[in-house]
Amino acid sequence: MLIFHNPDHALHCPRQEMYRGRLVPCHETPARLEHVLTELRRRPVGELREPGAPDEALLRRVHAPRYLDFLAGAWSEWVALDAANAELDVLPSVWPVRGFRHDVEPTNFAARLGLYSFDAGTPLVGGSWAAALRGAACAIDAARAVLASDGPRVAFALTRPPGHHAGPDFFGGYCFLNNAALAAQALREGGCERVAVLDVDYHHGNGTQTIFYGRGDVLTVSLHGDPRTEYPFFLGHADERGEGEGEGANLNLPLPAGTSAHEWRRALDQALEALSRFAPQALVVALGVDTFEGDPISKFALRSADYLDVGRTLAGLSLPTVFTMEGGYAVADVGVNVVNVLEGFVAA
Ligand code: SP5
Ligand code: ZN
Repeated sequence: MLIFHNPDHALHCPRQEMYRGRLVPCHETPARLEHVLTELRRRPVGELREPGAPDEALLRRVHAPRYLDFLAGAWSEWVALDAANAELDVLPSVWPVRGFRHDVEPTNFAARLGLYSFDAGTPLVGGSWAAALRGAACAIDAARAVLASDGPRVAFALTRPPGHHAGPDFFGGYCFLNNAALAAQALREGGCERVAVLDVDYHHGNGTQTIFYGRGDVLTVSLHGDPRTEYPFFLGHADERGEGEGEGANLNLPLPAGTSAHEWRRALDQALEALSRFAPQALVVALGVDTFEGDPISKFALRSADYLDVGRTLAGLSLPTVFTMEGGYAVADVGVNVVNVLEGFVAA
């Protein structure tokens, strides 16, 4: 296995997210990724590599160019408003909901920030864009590695910020660029006619679903906390099946808070049946380990040993596979849980 790790991930080190009327310390921290690296040194399941330059043209085929341009310039705009802003995280606070216009881009910075986001839990800091870009390069390089004739059949994009909540033109859920979607698009352009994205993060992969909703060439499947009670709340229901060409190419398996490893595993089997019917030529796994029983913001009950079985099961599909690093906030356990999935996969 090749592991493309993001050497710039710690440039994204936001301080505070808005939660229930208060600014609280961010859950999505650089330490999460460092724990994975530490565990990989203890259990070397693959070879670590740094990514090359990001393919910006590919980025523009997955995300709207005006969104990318906004993100690239957001920090300088913020600091240009007031030099004192350099000490503050950027957080949106106003959004164009139903009835507002999305076609006219305001000139006001706070308004544009709201136009391109969906929550106040995703702070942007001076290094966020550089970190996200290099992370996207990890995902794209991982996809290209599994397609190379002499390459491995599996690669891991070990990066933060995560990606699966980021849509064509919006950030949120700690995500800016959709790494899983970028990997899937790179696999498509590398010659795979059908690609599947399986999202096992606790939260619905709303960004990935939205990016591919009208496409029949990329199957999106997500197992997650029921959006009636769980973030991101406004997408991820079972009746969302895709539209137009994409009709039937989206599957959501929402599960109640408190779901045990056994029940979660039954849902995974359902996901795998849908995958088999679609017969993809490559697989992207959006790997969040916030399904862990000790996760501070999630409510499933997987134990560390369960992740070995997840890895073994995914290897059973015998597909070129790219993992992207998504959520998981029981920081000290993230390394063991992620590396368990990878070890289960390579040992299978
Ligand atoms: C990639 C990913 O897993 N993103 C998740 C974003 C979740 N954002 C909402 C967090 C709500 C924090 N709730 C704190 C509850 C403390 N009891
Ligand atoms: Zn998550």
